Amino acid sequence: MNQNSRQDRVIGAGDLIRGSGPVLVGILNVTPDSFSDGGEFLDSEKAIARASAMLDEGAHVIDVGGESTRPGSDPVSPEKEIGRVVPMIREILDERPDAVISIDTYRAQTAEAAIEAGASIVNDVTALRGDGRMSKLVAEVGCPVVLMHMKGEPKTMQRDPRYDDVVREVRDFLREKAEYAISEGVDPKNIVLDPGIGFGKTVEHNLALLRHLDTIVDLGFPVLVGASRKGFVGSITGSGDARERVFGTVATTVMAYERSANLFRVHDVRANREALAMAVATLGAG
Ligand code: HH2
Repeated sequence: MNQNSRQDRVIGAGDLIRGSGPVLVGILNVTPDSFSDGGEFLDSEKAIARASAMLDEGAHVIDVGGESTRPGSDPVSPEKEIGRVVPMIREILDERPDAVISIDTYRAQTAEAAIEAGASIVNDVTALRGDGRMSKLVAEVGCPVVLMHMKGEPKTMQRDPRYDDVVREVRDFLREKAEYAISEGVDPKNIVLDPGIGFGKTVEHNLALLRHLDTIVDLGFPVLVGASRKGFVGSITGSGDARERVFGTVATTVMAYERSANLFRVHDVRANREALAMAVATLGAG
């Protein structure tokens, strides 16, 4: 059974995202179709073992998702999504009661069920646009929320995405969504911003966002980067297989840390943790 109360969990998660050191968010996709690990962790034993291994390797948070957002993917029903993530969250917390769980969903119904099961961070790839009830839920629970930029929707977002100035447009979008969240009662201290690497962006757009990440950091909120194993890494390193993109991913993590991002959503926890340890030792933790 979960030993910690919801309030303790939410406070702990808030302290974590606002801390000075880098936060590693390990990815657990309970889906048949995620781009790099689809189908691997539908089986609950394998998923729990994966979550435990990521925690042992140094993950501070496990981000559980029940619907793929890879380019071209289709949405699933809320019932199906809840059926995938809630038992998983319960089982992870049975095994590792102190684990911090984030729920990767844009549906308030799923987020609520996940929070009930012990999740304490909401990771919303639509930045509160996907479900009109999400902002109030997050405000009421008082938990951290990740607001991510996406142009279009997963089904079609990679069909010729265009911007006049990608960095400015993503920054303006994130500023506006943060202001909206605050107007809905979300504590500014609970907001995390994410440029949404790979969500309606070409390789050049992703690189420009990484290069100029400081523009987003300057908005004054913690910044999360999710570049792990993504296609733009493969197109530069020549790794067609997503699992082979770990070295390129680690480079993005170090560069993002240098530009003051402090949350890193990754598949390969140990590699990213060790790279971050070197970056922290060299550059300092603050
Ligand atoms: N990327 C993915 C999913 N959720 N959340 C945030 N905040 N930032 C991201 O960059 C992000 C995210 C896509 O990656 P993954 O979960 O590995 O694949 P899939 O969407 O196919 O399940």
